[in-house]
Amino acid sequence: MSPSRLDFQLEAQATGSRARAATFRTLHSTVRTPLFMPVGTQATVKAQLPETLHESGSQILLANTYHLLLRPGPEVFKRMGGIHQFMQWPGSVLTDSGGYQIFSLPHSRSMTEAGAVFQSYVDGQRILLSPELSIQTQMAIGSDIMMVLDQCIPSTADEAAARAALQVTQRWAVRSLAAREDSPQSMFAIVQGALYPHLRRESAEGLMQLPFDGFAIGGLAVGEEKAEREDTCEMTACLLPQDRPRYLMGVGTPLDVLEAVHRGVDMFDCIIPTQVAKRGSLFTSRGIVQLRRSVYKFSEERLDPDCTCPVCAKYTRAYLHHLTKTQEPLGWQLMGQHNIHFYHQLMREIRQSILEDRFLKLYHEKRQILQVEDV
Ligand code: PRF
Ligand code: ZN
Repeated sequence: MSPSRLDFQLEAQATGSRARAATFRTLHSTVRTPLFMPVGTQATVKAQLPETLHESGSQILLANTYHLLLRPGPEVFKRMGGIHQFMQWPGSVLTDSGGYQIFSLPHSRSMTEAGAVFQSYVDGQRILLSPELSIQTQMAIGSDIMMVLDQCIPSTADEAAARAALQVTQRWAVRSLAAREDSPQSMFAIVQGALYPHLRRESAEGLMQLPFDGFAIGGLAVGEEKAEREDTCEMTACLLPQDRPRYLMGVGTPLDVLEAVHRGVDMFDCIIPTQVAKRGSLFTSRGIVQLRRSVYKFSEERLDPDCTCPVCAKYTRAYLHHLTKTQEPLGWQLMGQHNIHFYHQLMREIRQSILEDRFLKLYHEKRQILQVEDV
């Protein structure tokens, strides 16, 4: 295989599990896996200061090419010296290609061999997002890791549709590599193939022929059962090279992340921690706390006595309950901060257990705690 731009170093492989710990080096930082990437679609993680994210252990933020292409547009990033400078974020940035965001649009979109056509929500203009335009935009944004434009379809799609989507994704991957020219930014490919093992294999094997710096598992968490997702994740991760990062896109709850680490995945992103914080759902070491419940109105307790985040050090459940009931922005900020901290704390514990080769024990313990409720 070609040398990786990321200098991926596998540090430990768990016994009795496919979980692994690694480091790699982006243009901006050295990161430790397994890791969780908070979602900063609009070059901001909702209501979170970059320094707060950094302090809670965020290593890479995920930004979206689709949104940033429309507004503020690539020229702004070029003039402002790239996204890191623009948003004052010292860590690394991964940009998603836009394919999935367009797939998620309710109407006025279509996919052709040339790319994805959609209507701008900013000014109504029709835009063709080609693989080349996606990569050129990601180069202007200046992310550390660029994703290729892919065709994500519902995981319940029939075999012919799933095959067509993975084959277009393969051709777009070739075009994306050509569009990169001599950019030092890394690029990941995205495996598709819905829930068909032979199509996942075809997709992975095709993409692995090409000099990508890492590989993502796409097309999951889009309508399938949990067991189907886990089986597909496991079989796909097994096909991917040992010496490249593996990234499961858009997944998931803390339990989903734990399950996927066990199956050999290194990287994750998800809006859940910030999204559920907005409605007062908080992850704690004892399960989920719904802060809107009136039982917390007079609660002098800390949110989570085992959490080391600044929110848990300072504030009572009563105050957080009040902020969530009144929909105050400070509530979104504080509760988002805690939830992001919770994910990073979980990833740190997982990583430490892999390095000390006691992941399997931790996996069974954490499963018991995380399984109890749903968000
Ligand atoms: N492709 C891209 N981004 C994504 C996905 C995908 O399949 C998913 C699937 N859950 C989340 N984000 N490009
Ligand atoms: Zn906390």
